[in-house]
Amino acid sequence: MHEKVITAEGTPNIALIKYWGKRDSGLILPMNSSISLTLGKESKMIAGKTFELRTKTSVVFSKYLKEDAIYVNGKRLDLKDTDTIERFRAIDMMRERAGIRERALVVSENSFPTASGLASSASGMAALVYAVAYALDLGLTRSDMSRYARIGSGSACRSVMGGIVMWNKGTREDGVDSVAEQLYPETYWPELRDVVSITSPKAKKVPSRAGMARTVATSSLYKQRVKDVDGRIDAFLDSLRRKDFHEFARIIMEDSNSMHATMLDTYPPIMYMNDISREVIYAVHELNKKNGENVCGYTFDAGPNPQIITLREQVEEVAETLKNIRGIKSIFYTGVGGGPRLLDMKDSLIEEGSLLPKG
Ligand code: 2P0
Repeated sequence: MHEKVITAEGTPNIALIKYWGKRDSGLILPMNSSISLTLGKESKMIAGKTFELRTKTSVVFSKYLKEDAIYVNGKRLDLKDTDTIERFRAIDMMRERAGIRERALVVSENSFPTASGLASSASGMAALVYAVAYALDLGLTRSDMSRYARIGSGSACRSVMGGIVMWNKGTREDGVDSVAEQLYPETYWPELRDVVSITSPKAKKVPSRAGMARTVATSSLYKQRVKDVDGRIDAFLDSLRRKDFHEFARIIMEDSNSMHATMLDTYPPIMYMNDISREVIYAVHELNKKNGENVCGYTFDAGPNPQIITLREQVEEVAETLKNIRGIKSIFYTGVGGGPRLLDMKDSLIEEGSLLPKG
């Protein structure tokens, strides 16, 4: 009955008010609420070609499958690995909700390289949860989906919706109220752009999950950050309501700086930025000063690659500034995305009638 193959795609998101630290690591419940921009699929290299920024995932549940099989970028994952088991718990939870025992075949591909500096975990988990929800006919709301995506990776819960999304930290111990909510659809501020610079394709030394746990355990500055975030969110929501880009940019820069300060205050310290990241920070402040107002704002995730949020008419000026910084390997930009969506049968990554990945 559940033998239909469903294919969905999702895109990454960039946190503007950051999530860093859990109050419950089993249920993935955050210490503070966070806000992000779901990124658009259509991306463009500066002075180069366009490309797609998305994860595509096909899913089928079948009584003919003996065990679950998950393929990511052509490689079959080891489902005995504890980290992988934890990341894909959402499939079991959704299967339980559907009241079935059929095993799943999941085939997933990222259209963007890992070295793009953008995490594929959010787009991957969002596409997966979306596809599974439809494959099992669960009739889930986006809010329900965000709860399942959260179990795979905290930041992923924000990618199940488009536009500007808030992950409410929630207060309940069972995490039921720790869900994402769309603040504004992708049509609200369509001029927003995210200009991403690649400064280093190297994998980070400290994974986010381990890094944030160490920050919560050792940084005293972190306690202050958690206290500050609520007020910052209020000011940020106000800047969004008024589409006041100057304030909007100031707040995202402050929040990124605050998160990276707590990383440095962690013991042993965590340092994701490199010299080029710092050059970009100086250059952005210089550019804003020259313009007499904030025309762009940087934000850094758990890595050295700057993402500069700006408006369409400023992309060129931002790119010109970045081109003068030595060591930046490539620059591309994208806009605001609409969140996950279903794709046609012809886009399926599963061979029709075979229960095997295509190709
Ligand atoms: C964010 N990051 O809000 C922040 C900003 C990195 C810096 O969420 O342990 O992969 O799976 O919940 O979501 C990265 O951490 O961690 C992250 P888990 P996740 O986007």
